Amino acid sequence: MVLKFFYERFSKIKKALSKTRDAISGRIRSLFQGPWEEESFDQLEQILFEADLGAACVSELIDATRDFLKKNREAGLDEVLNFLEQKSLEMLDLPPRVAAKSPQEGDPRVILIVGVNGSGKTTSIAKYASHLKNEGEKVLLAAGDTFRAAAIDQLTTWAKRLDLPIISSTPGGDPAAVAFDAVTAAKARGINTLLIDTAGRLQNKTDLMRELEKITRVIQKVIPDAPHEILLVLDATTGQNAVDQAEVFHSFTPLTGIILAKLDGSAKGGIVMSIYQKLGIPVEWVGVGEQIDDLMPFDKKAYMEALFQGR
Ligand SMILES: Nc1nc2c(ncn2[C@@H]2O[C@H](COP(=O)(O)OP(=O)(O)OP(=O)(O)O)[C@@H](O)[C@H]2O)c(=O)[nH]1
Ligand SMILES: [Mg+2]
Repeated sequence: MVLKFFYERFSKIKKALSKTRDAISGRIRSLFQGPWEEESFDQLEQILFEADLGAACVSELIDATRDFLKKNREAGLDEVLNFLEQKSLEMLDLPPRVAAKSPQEGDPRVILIVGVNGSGKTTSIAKYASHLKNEGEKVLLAAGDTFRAAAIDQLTTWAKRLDLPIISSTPGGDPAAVAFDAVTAAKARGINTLLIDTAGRLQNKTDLMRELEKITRVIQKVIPDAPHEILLVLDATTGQNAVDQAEVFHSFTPLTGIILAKLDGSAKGGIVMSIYQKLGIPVEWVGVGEQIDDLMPFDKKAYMEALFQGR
């Protein structure tokens, strides 16, 4: 049973990563049939770059591969891929810069979900809520994206489908007031986890960031150490642009982690490394499809194995 669960999880990640895998190990395999030469490094660099690993990660991997091949002159392609996998894993082996907090005894865990419009916030909240409910948690949703009426409707529909309570306001209402009501209700109702949706688009970036700061301030009137987590939802198909988004959000709201949505449609799975290397923000969850159970905890070992080993 447990084995079946892990197998299914692994094969889902493998499937979601098939485009990125084709872009990395697939291309490496097809390019390097013969002995490793100087120009092989240029080609490897190009491949890693195009899979969006980011300049810093790519140059670290290339330098390490050079050293590895100097010491292991007889190494074949499988050994090189294996080395790249191990080295990539090592590069992800750092503590996050901003740690998630544990709620005080009796308090709900408050999670703020942020991200630009269309990145996958509302869908990811529904998937995450469903996962937590299945684990036996009492979950509350808050429709903090009051900017668009459709956003409130979308989360309300999910709440009904998942049979979960939701706090919302009329369109155009104050998102901070929704957050305040939701945190108050979560505390009073003995909720385990409160997930707060937020707007992705306002008039401009400054307005959006001010709104997120205000939401945080208001939440802290009820629970001083909340939000315990701030998760940024990124669209994996946007590649390096996602790294820039993370940087902007992180400068205003300290992000504890990332939900990488739409990995199934992306050949740019390398941004996981890029974001970690540049900003120290770990990817915690990955979205691998549009179904409710298409959210998986990010398992870096399975991820790297799928990238460098799977065929
Ligand atoms: N294939 C795939 N599609 C996804 C995934 N996550 C979200 N989507 C789709 O992406 C689209 C946008 O998702 P939303 O959850 O509405 O995004 P949002 O960030 O809430 O958007 P706004 O409310 O407009 O800011 C929807 O069509 C989702 O079905 C995923 O992991 N895989
Ligand atoms: Mg939304």
